[in-house]
Amino acid sequence: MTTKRDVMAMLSELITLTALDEGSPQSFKVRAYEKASLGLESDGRDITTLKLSELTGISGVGKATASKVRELVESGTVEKLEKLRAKYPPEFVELSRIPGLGPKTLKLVRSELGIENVEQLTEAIAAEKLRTLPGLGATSEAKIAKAVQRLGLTGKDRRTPIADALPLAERLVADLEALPETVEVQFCGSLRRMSETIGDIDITVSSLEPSVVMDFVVQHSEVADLVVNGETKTSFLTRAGLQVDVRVVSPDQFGAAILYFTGSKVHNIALRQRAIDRKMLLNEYGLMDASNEDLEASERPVIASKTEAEIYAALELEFIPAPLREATGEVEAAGGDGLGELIQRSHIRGDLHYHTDQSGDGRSTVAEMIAEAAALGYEYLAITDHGVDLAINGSTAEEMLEHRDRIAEIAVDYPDMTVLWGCELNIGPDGGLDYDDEFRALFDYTVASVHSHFDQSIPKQTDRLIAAIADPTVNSIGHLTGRYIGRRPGIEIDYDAVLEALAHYDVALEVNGALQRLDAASDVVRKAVERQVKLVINTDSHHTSELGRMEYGVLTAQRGWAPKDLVVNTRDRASFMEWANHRKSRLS
Ligand code: DGT
Ligand code: CA
Ligand code: CA
Ligand code: ZN
Repeated sequence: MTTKRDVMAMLSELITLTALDEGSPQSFKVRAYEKASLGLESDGRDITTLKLSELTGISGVGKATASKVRELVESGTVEKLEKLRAKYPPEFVELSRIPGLGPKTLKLVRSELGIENVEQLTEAIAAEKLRTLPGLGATSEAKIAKAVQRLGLTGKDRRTPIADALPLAERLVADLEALPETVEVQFCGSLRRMSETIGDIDITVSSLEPSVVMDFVVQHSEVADLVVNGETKTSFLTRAGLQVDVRVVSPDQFGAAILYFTGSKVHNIALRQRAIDRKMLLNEYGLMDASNEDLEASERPVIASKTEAEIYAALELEFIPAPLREATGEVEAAGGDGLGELIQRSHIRGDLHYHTDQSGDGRSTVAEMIAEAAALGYEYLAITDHGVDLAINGSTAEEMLEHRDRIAEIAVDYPDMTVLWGCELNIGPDGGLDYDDEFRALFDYTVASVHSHFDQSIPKQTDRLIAAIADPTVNSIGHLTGRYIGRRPGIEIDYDAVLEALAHYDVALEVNGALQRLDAASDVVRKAVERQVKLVINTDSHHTSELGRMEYGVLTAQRGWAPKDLVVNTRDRASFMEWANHRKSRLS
C-alpha cells in the first residue's frame, strides 16, 4: 500500500536525480517537481486516493507529476524514476553531497574522468586530474579533497546523516504500525538517541505473529538487498546502502527490548551493573530477580519487562529520555539528585525563527505561516525574514516596513497570539549586521546568523560572533556554526569565549530543529547549560510543512540536558516579552 510518505519520498528522489541528469538544480523540470512536491505536501487530503484531475487541481502540480503519483499508487514503481536510478547508482549520487561538486561539475567529472564513486574520486584527486577540468583548478581540487576527508566519506565505518535516516525510519515505522498484526513499533539505536550520524537503523516491533511482520519487511519497497532473513530478525540494505535491522519481540517484553536496542551500549552496561548491585539481572528480555542463586536462568521471576518506565523504576531510577542515554552521568543523576525538569515539546509556546515568502527562499505566504503557527496553539511568533545583506533572499528597509504592515494586518485576526515583526540578520565577515543601528532597533525581535565566509580562522570567527552578540539589537544567535551535517562543515570557533559572551549579554543560543542543521549541536548545548546561557528552540521554517521540526530541536536540546527554565520560548507571553525587550533597553 502506498502512503503519502512514499509519494513524498519518490518525489524527493526524483528531484535529486533529475538535478543530476540535467546538470542543474535550477532546471525547469527540477523546479516543477519541487513546486509540485510543496503543493502535495501541504494538501490535507489523502493524496494517494486522488484521481489524476484532482491531483492536477492542486497548486503547483502539473500533469507530469500527477501521473507519476498515480503510477506509484497503482503499480508500486515509477518508470522514469527506475530509469534514473539505473543511470545514477547510489554511490554516484553520494558524490553530490560534497561541496564543490554540484550537478554540473559532477556531470563533467563523470564524462571526462569516468568517476563513479568516492574511491575513484579520491584516486583522481591524488593523480591531480580534477584540476585539469574546465572550471576547476588546483584550489577547487584541494577544497574538494578536504571536504571528502572531513565528511568521512571514505572507509567502512561511513555514517549516514540523521536527515537522511530519520525520515526513512519514520516511514518504515508508519508502515509497520499500519499492519494489523503489529502491537507496538519503535525505532531504537543511535537514531532514537538523536545522534547526528547513524551507523544503521534499528527498529523493534512487538507482535504475536513474527512471521507476518518479517514477511512484510522482506517485501517492502525500500529493500534493495537482504542481509539477514530470520524468524524474528530481518536486516536489509536500502538502495543508498543504509542497513536496517528489524526485530520482532513478544508484546510483554517490548520495554526491555527497546531499552536494550536503544542503547547506547555504555548506557546498557551501566544499567546492568546497577541491576547486579541489586541482585537482579537485566537483558533484552527483561529485568529479573536473581537473588535465588539456585534457580535456572529461565526460572528467575520477572520484575519488569513490558515498559521502559517500569524497568527504570524497578532499578530505582528516574526515567531517562533516550537522547541522554550516553553514559555521561545520566544514570548517576537519575539515581541521585534527579535530571531536573528537562525540556519537552509540550513546554514550547512559540517559534522565533520563522520565514515567509518575503524571503527569497521562503515558500508560504505570511497568512499561511501565521495560520499554521496559530493552529499549533502558539502564544507568540517572530517572523524573521532575511535581512538585506543576504543576496537574493533579503529585503530592503523599505520592503521590511511594508512587510511589517502586512503582518500587522493579518495578526489582528489572531488575538491569542502575539506576532512579532522580526528579522534574521546576517553576521558579516567581521561581525557587522544589516541596515543601520537605528533601523535594526525597530524590529520587535531578531535572530543573527552566519550565512557566508565559512573559512576564516578560529580567532576571526570568534571575534565575529562576539561582535554580533554584543550588538544591543540582537536577541539571539541562529544556527551557530552554519553546518549541514555530513555535507558542509560549520565555522570553527572558540566555544568557551562565545558562550561566555552569550551569557554576559543575555543573548539566547538557538537550537535549530532542521535535521540537516541541529545547530547548536547537543554537546555545545550541554556546555551552554553549564554556563546558564539562555536557549531558544526554533524550526527556521520556510514553508508550512516544516513546523514539525520543533520536535527535533527539542530532542537535540534534551540531548544537551537543557532544562525547561533556560529555554526562553517556554515562557508565558509576558515573561517572554519582558526578556526580549530588556535587551533593547540597553540602547537608550
Ligand atoms: P550506530 O548504529 O553505530 O549509529 O549506533 P547504535 O547505538 O545504534 O548501535 P547498534 O546498531 O550497533 O546497536 C543498537 C543498540 O543495541 C546499541 O545502542 C546497544 C545495543 N547493543 C548492540 N550490541 C550490544 C552489545 O554487545 N552489548 C550491549 N550491552 N548492547 C548492545
Ligand atoms: Ca544502529
Ligand atoms: Ca544495528
Ligand atoms: Zn532562517
